[in-house]
Amino acid sequence: MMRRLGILALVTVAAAAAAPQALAVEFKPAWGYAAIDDNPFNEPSGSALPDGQAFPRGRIKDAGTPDGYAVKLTVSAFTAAGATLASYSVTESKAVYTPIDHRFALDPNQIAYLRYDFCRADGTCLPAYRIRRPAPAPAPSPAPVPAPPPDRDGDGVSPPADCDDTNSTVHPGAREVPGNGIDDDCAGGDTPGRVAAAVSYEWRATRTGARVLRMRVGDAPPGAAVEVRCSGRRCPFKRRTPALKANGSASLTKLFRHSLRAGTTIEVRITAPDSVGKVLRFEIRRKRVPQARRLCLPPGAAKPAKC
Ligand SMILES: [Ca+2]
Ligand SMILES: [Ca+2]
Ligand SMILES: [Ca+2]
Repeated sequence: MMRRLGILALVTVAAAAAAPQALAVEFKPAWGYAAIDDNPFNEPSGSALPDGQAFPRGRIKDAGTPDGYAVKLTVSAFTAAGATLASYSVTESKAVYTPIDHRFALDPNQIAYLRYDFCRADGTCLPAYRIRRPAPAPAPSPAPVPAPPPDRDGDGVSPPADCDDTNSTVHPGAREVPGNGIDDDCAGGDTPGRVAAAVSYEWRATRTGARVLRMRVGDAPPGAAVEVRCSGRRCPFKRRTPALKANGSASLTKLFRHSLRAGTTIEVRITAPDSVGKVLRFEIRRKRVPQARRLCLPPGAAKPAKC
């Protein structure tokens, strides 16, 4: 007999362990048990339900006494003014958990709160329990608009558009002065300046072409270089790089000891770092004094182009 009782106790413990987990709100009168989710205005996932909907969840069972109290949970939905919108009940009388899984969908009404009435068959009830719909979360306040940065030099443009806010002559739209080392118009850098050098020359036309009487570079900037190129038949040279004197001058006359034939092209290139080179091109023709054609050689370019 003792052994049988022991087995019975073990079975009871196992059944208790298998019982569903307790919910947030529990009612434990002597005659029954009810547990309800305290968040009936949310989906189980947590997202809020619309104003006209509610989803009360939970379970009930009676106490399983020999007399057998039947129990009943009634859930009612109310407006804010206290008017009943809808109601439903779950009953249980076999001491077995019975779920509450009824949704209220009462749009366009607004469910302000739910009332839970847990009673037994003879009409004995616990005090009614209410759950109100949570107030909607306040809308997030808009992010503060950051104040515009000050325009310290007063040229009407603030950084970062103004690439130099300490110099009112520098701003987008300002005139870009090439070669002054300043990004005057904030376009991303200083425009290379043109090499300012003078080339003086004197030609004489001959029967077969032309002859240089005098050719000279003057006022070349520090760091400049001179290159003279010849192309065509009977060129006396292909390239020459006469040295500039400290004052930026160089005589080119000695490069041309003889007359140049028609069809020959002479180019005088004066270049300097980060500057647009100055190029003079002479096309030799019969019996004509060659005319200089002015071209430009941007930094890094191999061939002169129109300025
Ligand atoms: Ca400014
Ligand atoms: Ca500025
Ligand atoms: Ca500039």
